[in-house]
Amino acid sequence: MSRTALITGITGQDGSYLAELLIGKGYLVHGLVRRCSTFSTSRIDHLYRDSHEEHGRLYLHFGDMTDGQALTNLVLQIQPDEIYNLAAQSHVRVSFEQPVYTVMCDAVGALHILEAARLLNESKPVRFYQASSSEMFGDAIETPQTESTPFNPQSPYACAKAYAHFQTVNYRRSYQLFACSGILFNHESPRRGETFVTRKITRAATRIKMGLQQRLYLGNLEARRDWGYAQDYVDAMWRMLQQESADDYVIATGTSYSVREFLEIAFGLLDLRWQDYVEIDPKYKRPSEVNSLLGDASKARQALGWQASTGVNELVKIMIDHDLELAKQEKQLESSRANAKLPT
Ligand code: NAP
Ligand code: G4F
Repeated sequence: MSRTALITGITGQDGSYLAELLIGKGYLVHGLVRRCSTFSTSRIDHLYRDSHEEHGRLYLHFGDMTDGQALTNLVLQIQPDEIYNLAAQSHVRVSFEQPVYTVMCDAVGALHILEAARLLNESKPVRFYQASSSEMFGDAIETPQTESTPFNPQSPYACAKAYAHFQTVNYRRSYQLFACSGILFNHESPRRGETFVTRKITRAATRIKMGLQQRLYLGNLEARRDWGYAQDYVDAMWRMLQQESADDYVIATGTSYSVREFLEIAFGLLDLRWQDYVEIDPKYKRPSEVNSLLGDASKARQALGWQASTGVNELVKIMIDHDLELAKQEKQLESSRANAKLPT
């Protein structure tokens, strides 16, 4: 019989890749979607269309992490075998502008879904995954960071994620809930939101190449991140829930690059000099910066048989190839519009 999974945050980067992975493994996948005035399902429309017509494997439900009662009702109705809690206000700089909302969604929201899982677990075993973040290490106390590195969060987002992380551990210990926390370092893809630095760079570089944009405004170029490929990282989430016992794992590549180095690779692939186009705008700097993150995923390699398959050069190429295609389509549309203009 098919296993059933519930994914919160299914419309996001990771949610869409995870849904693909689970459907490929034969799961019935349920996803939580926020009601918006426009459709927000572009990352999963291909799955919904295909699965609805051919396999009936994907079901979407309206809901919000801030509405605990509705989440509990949904969990008890669906009776999932696995819950992946990926929903979050996931932008670190935005969390300084919306600290209370970020906490309501990322911290209290996680508690809502943990409570729902605890209730379900009283009558039917359920496994729970929490999307924890390397941001919790913040101004890191040691390098590289492992599962035992103390947290030193530097933003409302990181504080909210640390709360959710500790509650996940607490529910595992107090209620014997099979609850895992994946401490994931930055992971990117062509589906990455366009306001995160990697995608902002690959979108801008390809639009500049096609003559659609002149300049790129960025904040701190010296920050270093351990950037991996999102498709690899959702596989790690699934592996965590297939183990005999629940635990917490760092997921990372083990190499770090600066934003400046990322620029060099991305613009270099297009035979452009980034220095000719990039300007610093202080509005993209943060009140408190995380200068450097570097993960050690040895535990995941040993226990889960997981390791990153994609280095940063390959990752940037995947993103540039994808975004160049988008920029070409945009250019084509621009020319068609210009040709269709009425004479004035
Ligand atoms: P993302 O693309 O920003 O996706 C976030 C998802 O959460 C979207 O589906 C979003 O819905 C949903 N969401 C936001 N607020 C919500 C609310 N109040 N109620 C219900 N759903 C809500 O993030 P991602 O990169 O896929 O990351 C997935 C998770 O991993 C997040 O929890 C993030 O904090 C965490 N994480 C990410 C990374 C990374 O490098 N990507 C690293 C470590 C941890 P809409 O589509 O409607 O906005
Ligand atoms: O791409 P970012 O916004 O990612 P950040 O802050 O590391 O957070 C991401 O990774 C976390 C895992 O560690 C996740 F938990 C979180 O949800 C999110 O997915 O910024 C990366 C670095 C920062 O140091 C930032 O200051 O790039 C620097 N940066 C420089 N200019 C910029 C910009 N970041 C953004 N977003 N936009 C800029 O213009």
